[in-house]
Amino acid sequence: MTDTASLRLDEAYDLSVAVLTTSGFSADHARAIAKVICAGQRDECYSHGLYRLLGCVRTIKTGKVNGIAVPEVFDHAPGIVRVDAKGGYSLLAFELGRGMLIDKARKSGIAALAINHCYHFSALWPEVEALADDGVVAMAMTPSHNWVAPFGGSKPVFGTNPLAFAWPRPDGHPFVFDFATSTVARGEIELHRRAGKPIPLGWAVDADGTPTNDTDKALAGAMTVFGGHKGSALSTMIELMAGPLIGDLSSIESNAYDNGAGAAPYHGELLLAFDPTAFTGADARQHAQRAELIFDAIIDQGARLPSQRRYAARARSLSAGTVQIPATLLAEIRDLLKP
Ligand code: NDP
Ligand code: PYC
Repeated sequence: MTDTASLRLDEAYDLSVAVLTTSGFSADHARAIAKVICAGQRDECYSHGLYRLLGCVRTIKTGKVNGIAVPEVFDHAPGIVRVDAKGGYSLLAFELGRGMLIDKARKSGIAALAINHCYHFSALWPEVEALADDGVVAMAMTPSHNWVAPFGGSKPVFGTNPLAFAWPRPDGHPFVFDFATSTVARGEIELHRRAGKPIPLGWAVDADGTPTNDTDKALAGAMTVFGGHKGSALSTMIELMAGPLIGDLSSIESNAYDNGAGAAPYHGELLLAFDPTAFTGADARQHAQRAELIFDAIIDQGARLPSQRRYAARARSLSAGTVQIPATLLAEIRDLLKP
């Protein structure tokens, strides 16, 4: 059993900023990254919480990511915002492009934000949730490194390619889902490896294509797609839409660009925003109420909505004012502050 430490929310944030700035990230990048990984820890999304500090520091040490990049925002077309992340992490680029995306969605009904030339490690729900808080329906997708085999194959082609969606609700948190199109996120396998636990059969195959529960063999082999041929097709769509469509790298190309350095994936991200009032005008409220009937029909039979667990975890963390973290991970993170 791993010992768990408790950190106050502000301590977790301050520690994250300190680790990131010590390792060479600008204050703006450190703040943008710390905000999202602390939100992950708060919402008990551990594969993309404070654990990711290790990867951020490892990535900057490879000399690949630009820790002080200043992203540039372009008004590319009536419905398209482009942000050139200039080799920095994606999160500051998202922050800087978000306002123009919302303005364009309000003007045109639909708008896209293409983030180019970014390193990427983060969960997508903080972004689509933030957009839904501004009143738009939102989607986000991104490739990663090619770690995942297509359905029917055993050689890695796709990234773990997350797809996220958010729908604003009249009362309370938006409806949000956010999942890898692999059976699980790679971070989940990494956390099993850290904990010395085998993974369930079905998550990955070894280098010979045989299903494995060994984390090292899984990470060296290929992960599986979720949902058979359907997940495989969705993952392909993400490669295309957040790759060639926006003029950026596929997961195969991202891994080739890494060239064994072990840095975070380097590619693009596509976000879409839809303004409900542009579709249905004054009736948008009434249609939003009809959407609630769908959510009720799910919950009323004892099923749960995606993000229901996450929002409950958030409420617990906020009420306690703390996040939980394995003591060994906390020690490793604190070690990153040592010269
Ligand atoms: P999961 O398989 O745990 O799926 C997560 C989603 O499914 C959440 O919205 C979750 O809601 C919902 N969910 C889980 N169980 C249920 C259930 N029983 N009923 C209804 N909904 C459910 O996560 P993954 O391992 O696929 O992905 C985890 C994270 O990894 C994501 O945030 C993703 O963005 C991130 N990621 C990032 C990548 C990148 O390149 N940047 C690559 C791959 C993944 P809840 O949270 O409430 O449980
Ligand atoms: O957990 O699959 C993952 C992942 C890839 C990039 C960032 N997270």
